Amino acid sequence: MKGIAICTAALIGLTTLCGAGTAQTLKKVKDRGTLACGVSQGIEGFSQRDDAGKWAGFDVDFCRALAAAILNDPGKVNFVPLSSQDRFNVLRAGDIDVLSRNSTWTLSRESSLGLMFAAITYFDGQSFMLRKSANIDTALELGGKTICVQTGTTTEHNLADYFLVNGMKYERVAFSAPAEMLAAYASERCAVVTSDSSQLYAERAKLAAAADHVILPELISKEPLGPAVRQGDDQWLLIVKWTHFAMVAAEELGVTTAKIDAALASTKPDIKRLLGTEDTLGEQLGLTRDWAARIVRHVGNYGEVFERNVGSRSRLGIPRGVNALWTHGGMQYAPPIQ
Ligand SMILES: N[C@@H](CCC(=O)N[C@@H](CS)C(=O)NCC(=O)O)C(=O)O
Repeated sequence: MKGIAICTAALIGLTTLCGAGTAQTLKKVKDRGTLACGVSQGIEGFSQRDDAGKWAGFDVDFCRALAAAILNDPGKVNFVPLSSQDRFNVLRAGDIDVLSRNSTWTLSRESSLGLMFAAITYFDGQSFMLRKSANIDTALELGGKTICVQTGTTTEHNLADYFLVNGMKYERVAFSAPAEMLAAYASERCAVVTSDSSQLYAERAKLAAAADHVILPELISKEPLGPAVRQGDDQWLLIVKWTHFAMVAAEELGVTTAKIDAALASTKPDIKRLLGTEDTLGEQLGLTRDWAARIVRHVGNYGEVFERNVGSRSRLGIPRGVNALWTHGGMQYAPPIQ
């Protein structure tokens, strides 16, 4: 009934968006003054606490970008570390506003879990890591190996499918925490560890002799990673979705943190629309005109966030690859901000 009331309000000219449910996540976040953001328990480059307890990483920066857009303060985030198994239940229960945690967009996570993925912030794929001394350079030679994997993930299913399809056997050792999984690999309880390729880079960096371990080049699955929200709050979904697109658009337009003040004086129509010096696009989302300027000022554009956390300016050194802008041969592409 309340869902119908929201639609009616839209019909009689109010700006309320028509959503199937009643949740008003934006209002809750504004009233609370902080964003509750689900992140992983600790993956270097994606979401990790430093020695002072401060969260940093690619997924963390997405939460900060949302807080910058909504609250004009990237620090107003309550980070909630979640295991692979718990993440979706915690989101469904309403204990977090958004899940920004290397989660793969799949059909069943939307259909049966009642969630919506807002965007693909990182195009990934599943791979394998093992010791160089094993002299294996293709996944097709992994038959008979013991393989460590994390439970509650797409990784488990892809692993089973890959070995079935290729007529190979393997022994599975499953964990619910990444630290335990890595410790098992380090102590040679398993010869191979499998995960999203990005996470293997992060795990390898933690090993004592990182150079002794190789990540096989094959990607055995598609892992489109991105932020997820509950169904039934279209306004919130749009805010999360367009926060990502604003960051990509800023990179497309050459708008960076360092150049944000110059960009605010730009006469270029695309830049004026993005930064709100012309048009009221931010207000249409329930935010302020300068929502995207706040994101870039406080957090950066997509390329800045990528390079700083996981790319060339980070310890992981992951190449942009398919996560480059579409104008540079990649797949990151923002629909028009107009
Ligand atoms: N993208 C896959 C895998 C995600 C996943 O949870 N991977 C583990 C493997 S390293 C992980 O991130 N663990 C970190 C944690 O539990 O905090 C999915 O959505 O199911």
